[in-house]
Amino acid sequence: MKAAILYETNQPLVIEEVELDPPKKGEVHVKIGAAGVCRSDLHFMHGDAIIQTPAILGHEGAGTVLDVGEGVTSVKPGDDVILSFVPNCGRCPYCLSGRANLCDLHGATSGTLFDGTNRLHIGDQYITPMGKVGCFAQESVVPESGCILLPKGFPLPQAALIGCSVTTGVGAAMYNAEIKPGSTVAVFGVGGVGLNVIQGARLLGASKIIAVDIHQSKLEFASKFGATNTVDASSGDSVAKVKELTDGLGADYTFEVFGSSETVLNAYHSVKKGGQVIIVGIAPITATAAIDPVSLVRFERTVKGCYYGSAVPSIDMPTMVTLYKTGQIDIDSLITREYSLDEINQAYKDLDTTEIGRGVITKF
Ligand code: COD
Ligand code: ZN
Repeated sequence: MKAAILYETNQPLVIEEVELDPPKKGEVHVKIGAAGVCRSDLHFMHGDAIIQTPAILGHEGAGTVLDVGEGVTSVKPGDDVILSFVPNCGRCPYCLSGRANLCDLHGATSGTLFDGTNRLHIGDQYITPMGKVGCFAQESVVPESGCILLPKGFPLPQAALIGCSVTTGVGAAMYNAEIKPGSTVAVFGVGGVGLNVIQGARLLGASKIIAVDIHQSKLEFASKFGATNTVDASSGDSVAKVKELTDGLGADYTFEVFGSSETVLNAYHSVKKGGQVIIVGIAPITATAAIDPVSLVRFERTVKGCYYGSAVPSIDMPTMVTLYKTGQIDIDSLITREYSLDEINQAYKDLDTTEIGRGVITKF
């Protein structure tokens, strides 16, 4: 089958034929139907995050089950599924305490499937599937817990977005921050994920939702998803502007949804006393952010990390499906560009320039 392979950082992905072995016990063979163009993949391409190469990136996907390995009971050939890039073991202390997004076995076996081996290779060169998913490919073999069953007829591009940006963003508002109705929110970085934080905040009844970004086009787009105010961070002091819009207090909740020291600090300094700072973006591996401990204590601020929307994929992704079907979240308007797998390098160039919304690969 055909896949886009990362051999070296800062080099284009290479489209190539790859051998895919059949699913083993507890695994599922999926034909990829849609794969989102997310910034997290770009972090690996740029070397800001580390993955063993060669690798197949792509972690925001959906597809159709072709075949199942021994013991698989939750899906069968022909079923459509969302792919979770944190399949979970169901047995570690995190899974057992309802924090499947932090599954220990998933972390311990990063770079391979749960049994420590890979199904992807070219000859005897094994290839790493990002997040046990690797959906920049025609097919993938994934753990059963990485497959979330979809209702019949659910559109796969929308399903793919539930696999990352929707759940990461809406989940950050809903499951991590648990935003209270009437509160004020500022979102730093309103790309694919940040727009979903905005949708989540709107759904939970936030009274003011301030979108902060360096691109005017992205700010305008954010208004369609519920942003009530916008702050252009490309000029002037975005912290001062957020404070101005919140009666000088700062917002009740601030979200960092880009991944840099600067945006982490801006989010921190824009939160009011007693407020919460939720960090969604993963900054480059060498980054640090100097938070002064005095303001942390005296202003009783809370700084929280949020991975994968703090969601339990098997429970919370079906919730996102329902929120979409009932018109409470808009995924259709998020999808602004469609690409074929062959156009993947262009897709990432577009993400890195000022294109709004989300690109999705729909032709493999
Ligand atoms: N101030 C404000 N906004 C900024 C600034 C700045 N200084 N610099 C850039 N931005 C804006 C960009 O203009 C852009 O609009 C936005 O930040 C980022 O959006 P995208 O569309 O490029 O990126 P996303 O939304 O696809 O991904 C953002 C993440 C933060 C989720 C991603 O990069 C990341 O760090 N992921 C790891 C965290 C995680 O949970 N990953 C799970 C898989 S995504
Ligand atoms: Zn993602």
